[in-house]
Amino acid sequence: MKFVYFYLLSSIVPAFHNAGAVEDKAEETKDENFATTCPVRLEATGQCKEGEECSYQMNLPSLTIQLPRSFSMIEQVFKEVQNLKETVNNLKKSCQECKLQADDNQEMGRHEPLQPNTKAPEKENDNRIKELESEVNKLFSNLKDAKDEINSLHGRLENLNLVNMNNIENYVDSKVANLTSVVNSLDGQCSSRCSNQSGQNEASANIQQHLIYKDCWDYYGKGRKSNGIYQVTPDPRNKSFEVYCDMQTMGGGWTVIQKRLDGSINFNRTWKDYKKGFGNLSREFWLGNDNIHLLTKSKEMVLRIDLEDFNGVKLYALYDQFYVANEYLKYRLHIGNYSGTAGNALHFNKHYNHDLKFFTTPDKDHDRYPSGNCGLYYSSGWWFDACLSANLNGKYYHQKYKGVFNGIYWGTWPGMTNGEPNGFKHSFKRAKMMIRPKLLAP
Ligand SMILES: [Ca+2]
Repeated sequence: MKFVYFYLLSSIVPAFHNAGAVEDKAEETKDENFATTCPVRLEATGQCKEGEECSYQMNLPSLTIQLPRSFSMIEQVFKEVQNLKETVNNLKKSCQECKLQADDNQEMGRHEPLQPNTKAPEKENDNRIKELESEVNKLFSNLKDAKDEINSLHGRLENLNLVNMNNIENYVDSKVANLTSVVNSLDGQCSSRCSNQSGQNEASANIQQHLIYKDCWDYYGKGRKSNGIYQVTPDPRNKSFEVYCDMQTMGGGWTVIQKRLDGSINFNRTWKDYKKGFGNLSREFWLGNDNIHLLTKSKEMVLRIDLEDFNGVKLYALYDQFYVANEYLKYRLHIGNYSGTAGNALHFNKHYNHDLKFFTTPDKDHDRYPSGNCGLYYSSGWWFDACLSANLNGKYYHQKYKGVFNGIYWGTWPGMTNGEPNGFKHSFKRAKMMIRPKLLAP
């Protein structure tokens, strides 16, 4: 009986066996007394071979067991244990949440700026510095790319500068010169063909050819060797006009296009006057830009300039080409190479060059001086640059003069540019411009 009792107890509450150990001792004495009055039988059931474990059955009488008081504690202990378990679980859970929250705070700290009173981890600072360094490197790279791009553009700009206005101007000039040559050539061919197609016979055509004097050189070729006024027809499709021929100077046959000798004619004139011409062919005159164009377009001409000052000094300049474009091209000047004694004032230097300049009069500004009209300032019509190193149409002064350089001017004349003592400026007694076919030039 004692065995069974303890067996049951130990099976039911093995974990709390020690907890009620003191009270168990006291209860054992009472159980021994109870066992004597309430026997328990244990006997085998069925057949059982020797050496084998046999089945037994135990018959218990109706029995009331008084459990020790300590058993009343078991439920409470269970509850306490359960409570403890819950508490432990809560603490464990709380600890995990705390850890997660700490991790979250750590994670967020990486992306938030440092607060003044927050002691940010050193690692965060390092990360931020690295990010800033990366940004700076990126900006530096962009800056370098932009610098390279600017250098590239600068190089292209320099190349573009090479294609400046001067180059364009020279290109157009060469094209215009070529076109002029072709047009003049065709013009000459058409003139002779038109004569043949007019129904006249060859003999009458020869007579007509014979009667046409294109310039003073034609007269000179026919034995007319006296200075004077002759009628010329440089272009059969245009009207004839009178010119003064110099049949003596340098072989003769010169068609004079301009002359100054006494100041009797005012050269401060309009565009229209310079176009048609003015003055007196026997004295002073301008032959007229239209006429000069006709004389120079059909043949290659050379230009001779004769100058004489009041000291009796006579010098000359010769240009191996001379052509004046039509009015549409503003009577643009084309001159060739210089030779002579007076100096190359028409092409003085890079900044003072009358070659390829348009004609300007006080009422029509085609010069290269942006702030005003050179023709108005120097009182004449001329192929002004900005403004002049030569001007043979300036005011005629009978003696040296002061003030603006608006007299007849030739910049390469001895002492011309610097002027004379006391601010006086050199003046010319005579000036003459005349032309003759180039192939016949000496
Ligand atoms: Ca101007």
